[in-house]
Amino acid sequence: MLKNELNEPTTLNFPGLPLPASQLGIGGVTQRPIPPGGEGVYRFTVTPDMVGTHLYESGMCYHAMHVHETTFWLLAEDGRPLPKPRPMNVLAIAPGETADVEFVADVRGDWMFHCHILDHMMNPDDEVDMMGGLVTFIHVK
Ligand SMILES: [Cu+2]
Repeated sequence: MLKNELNEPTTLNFPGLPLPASQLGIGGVTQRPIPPGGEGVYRFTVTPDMVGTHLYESGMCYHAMHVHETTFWLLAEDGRPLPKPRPMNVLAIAPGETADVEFVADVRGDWMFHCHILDHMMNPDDEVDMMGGLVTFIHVK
C-alpha cells in the first residue's frame, strides 16, 4: 500500500515487474494518481525466481553498482530474464534501464552496496558526513 504524504499527486512505478496496466504507475495515463493524503494499493506476486534486488535508474545518470563481500548474479535486464544468469562484480546501469540481481548472503555483517562513481558516493554540501549519495548497506544477520 502506498500512502501519499506528499503535497502533490503521485504514483509508483515498478519497471520489470509483470503488472497490469492499471498498476504501471504512469499517472494520468494508465493509473489515476493517488491524491495527497490518499492511499493506493499495488498487488503483485513475487515468485521464488524473483528474489533479490531490483535496480532501476529513474534519473539521468549512469551508475556502476557494486556490492562488497560477494559476487552477485545478473538475472534479468529490462525485465527480460537472461538465458543464463551472469556473475557480476560491477553492474553498469543507464537511465531507464532495470536490472534484477541476486546473491547469496552467507557472511554476517554490513555489506556496502554502492555506486563506484566517486561523485555519486558523496554529499558535497555535507561537511559533517562526506559519505552519502548512492551508498547503502545490506545487513546480513
Ligand atoms: Cu552512480
